[in-house]
Amino acid sequence: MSTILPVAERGESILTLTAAEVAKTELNSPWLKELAEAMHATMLARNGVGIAAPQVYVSKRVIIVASRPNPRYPDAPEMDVLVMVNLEILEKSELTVWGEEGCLSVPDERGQVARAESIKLRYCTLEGTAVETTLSGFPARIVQHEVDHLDGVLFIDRI
Ligand code: K1U
Ligand code: ZN
Repeated sequence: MSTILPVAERGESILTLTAAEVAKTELNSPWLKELAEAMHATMLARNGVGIAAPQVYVSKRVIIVASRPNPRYPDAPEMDVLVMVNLEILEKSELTVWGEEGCLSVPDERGQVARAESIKLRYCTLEGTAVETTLSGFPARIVQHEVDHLDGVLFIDRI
């Protein structure tokens, strides 16, 4: 059984920091795999579609993205869970779209946020393999929301 971690809430300083890169020596390590498992379990326990390490008090550049159809985004793709380490957004579409967001760190608040409709990104897997891909729609929105967490920004700062 995986550990479910406490989630930091708005007002806590961990959510305002710029998270550090994961070191090369930490890739493919038991520590990083345990962190990702615990983040995944915590996200599922909170019914989320994404989570960033700073939300569980670890200021490192690790996120999980797990798009699935939901009442606000019924057409969202059901994706395999993606764990992204040291991700970089390489390009953002000029086209932005408004959409509703929530946040595990801002309970009971929702708001409309404008985000790039599609993004090109590069990240490392837990094992350290570099991946370049393009995402659009709801998965692209989740990634942008999670990257904001790595840079100390909450969706309510964008409203
Ligand atoms: O990072 C987080 O706080 C998780 C957050 C991810 C997210 C949701 C919606 C848009 C962008 C990023 C959540 O999972 S909030 C809960 C949720 O499942 C949800 C909320 C609003 C719309 C759709 C889903
Ligand atoms: Zn959030």
